[in-house]
Amino acid sequence: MPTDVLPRAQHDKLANAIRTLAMDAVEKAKSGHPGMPMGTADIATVLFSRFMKFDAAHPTWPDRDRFVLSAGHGSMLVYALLYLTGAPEMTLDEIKNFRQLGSKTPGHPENFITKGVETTTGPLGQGIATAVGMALAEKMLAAEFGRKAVDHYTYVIASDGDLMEGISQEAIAMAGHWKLNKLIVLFDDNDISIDGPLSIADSVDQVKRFQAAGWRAERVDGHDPEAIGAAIERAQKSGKPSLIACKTVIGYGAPKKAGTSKAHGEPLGADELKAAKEKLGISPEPFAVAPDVLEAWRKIGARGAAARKTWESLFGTLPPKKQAEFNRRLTHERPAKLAKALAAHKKALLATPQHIATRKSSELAIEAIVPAMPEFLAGSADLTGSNNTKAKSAVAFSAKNPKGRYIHYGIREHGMAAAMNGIALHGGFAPNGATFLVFTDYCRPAMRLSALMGTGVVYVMTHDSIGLGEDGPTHQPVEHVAALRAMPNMRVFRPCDAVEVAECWELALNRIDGPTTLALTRQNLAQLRTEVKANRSAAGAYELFKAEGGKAQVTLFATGSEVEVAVGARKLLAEKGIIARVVSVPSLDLFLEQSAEIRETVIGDAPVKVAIEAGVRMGWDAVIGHDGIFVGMTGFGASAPYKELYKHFGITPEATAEAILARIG
Ligand SMILES: Cc1ncc(C[n+]2csc(CCOP(=O)(O)OP(=O)(O)O)c2C)c(N)n1
Repeated sequence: MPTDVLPRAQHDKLANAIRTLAMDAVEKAKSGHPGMPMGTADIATVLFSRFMKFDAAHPTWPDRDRFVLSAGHGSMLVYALLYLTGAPEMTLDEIKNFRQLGSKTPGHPENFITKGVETTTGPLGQGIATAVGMALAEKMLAAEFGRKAVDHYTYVIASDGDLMEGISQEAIAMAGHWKLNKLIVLFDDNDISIDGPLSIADSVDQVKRFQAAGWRAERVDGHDPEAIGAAIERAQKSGKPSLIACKTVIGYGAPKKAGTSKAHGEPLGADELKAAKEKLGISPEPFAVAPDVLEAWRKIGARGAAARKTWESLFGTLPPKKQAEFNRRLTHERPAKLAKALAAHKKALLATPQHIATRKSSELAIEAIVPAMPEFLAGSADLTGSNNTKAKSAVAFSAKNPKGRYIHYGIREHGMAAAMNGIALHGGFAPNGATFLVFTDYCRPAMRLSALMGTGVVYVMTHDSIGLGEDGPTHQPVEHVAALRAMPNMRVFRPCDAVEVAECWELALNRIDGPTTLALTRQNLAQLRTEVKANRSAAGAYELFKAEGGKAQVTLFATGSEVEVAVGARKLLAEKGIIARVVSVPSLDLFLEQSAEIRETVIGDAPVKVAIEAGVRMGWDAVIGHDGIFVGMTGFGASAPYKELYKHFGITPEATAEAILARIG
């Protein structure tokens, strides 16, 4: 519940403490962005002193309000708030170490470095889009566990840059459609970006834009605490998400630079800093926060302890089983039933082998997973029927049905990916979302943040090569698997049959500290695996067919749909008296992470090494060497039935065998 309005003089003192820390830290670091925190200090002071439900000493308490600084360049705002409110790890020394190696105060807020930072921001637009996922998770979790367990707001401070980025449109459209009424965005409406006044590049009426997307939106003076507070109160009561466009002055208080792009991204400089402090009536001493001001801020930081305790006792009235389930879900612990369900599914596959596309095998795996894993939250960016991500029992989420566990993200791949980050960060759900593999390009900035932050998001990417056929080169990924493998901490799986698909899903769902991409086919594939004793995909690669009748002269490495090609080539070679083994490589990146011993055993010492993948060669030399034979793509695909394309591009058992025979001579 909102607390009383602070007397204006007191408010100013608290806000100026933020300004002083921001100015001084940027000055000392000789880099950073002072203007944004100086301009939004009044908004942040109202939000934190009157509205935010948080307990500085317990930054991960489940029912805290979430605060997302979407304009991540203004990171000193968060660090100042954490220090002032008494977050245990945010000492004044950390503030003084702003942007230095090993500090808790990196250039942009990193949730994996600084406790109390909810999500990594910096790439503009990501924060607001991630916050949509957090607010979505709040709504869904509240619908499932009740308001005694989940009842909090998600607050965002977003800048002009955030709202100009395309992803913000996808995000606000979803939030409006889903009526995420506990999402409140405070827009730092300062009309300034790096190149100068906004008028040189933008003339959007943001209030009208948000209203058109189903939001409640209004304008206030961003330096009037009472007006800001009244607007937040109205927003809290709204049945829609809210935008509060707060008209502010960037670099507020700096006599010459305020209101100009000069305040955006560089230290104020000694003279301007001194003059700003004089103007604001604050001590010239660097990093000085008067004891009474610090005490007032610390009280704000401690006040939420009461709300936390109230929550704890309310939560304690829930049945113990429900409490345990809630805690399990929030800590991303997987249910014991999951492993059993997948083991049974794999056994069933052996009993009834499937000659189907891996996207369809994935659907079968999902059917097995869903009853065992209530937090499994699938979705698609308008390709449900093609991605095969919807279990028969899954009901669509909507504003009216927040218990639905399937998300129709609309044709918003980027917004989907960012929302999944927010869902994962919020906790309570294991999100997976789908589109065509080629459109990972549309998701990539958010996928990169999944990888950087280590969110356990699963990207279900179907139509994974020229094997999709007639849709042609715009839809045929060629470089995407390699590009995703290049992303640190992104796990990429390209399974070859229904058994590998089940194994890869299992590995993906148990990977709670990083994202996974599943690359799946449109075309049918034979089931090659004949045993399911161990999860063989877990090492990234394994020998699927061994050398028969002597020592291997050739090793054929392949992924996904091309494992069949390798198996066909092995047969043709055998007819010519050449002994070949086949190694299936469901994950090249995971394989390359294995010990040298494992890698050497799997790679083997056959003199001819061949990799077959309907994509570019990049990455494969680590396995086959520079002199290895690569059977794949060297340019874009084409539009034709897929079997013709495979022939046209020479990705067939015959072409592979021919290349090998030419090499062996
Ligand atoms: C996706 C992305 N593009 C570009 C940048 C570089 N950048 C940082 S801040 C900024 C714009 C600053 O304008 P605004 O968002 O209004 O922030 P303010 O100047 O008010 O602090 C840009 C282009 C970025 N961080 N992210």
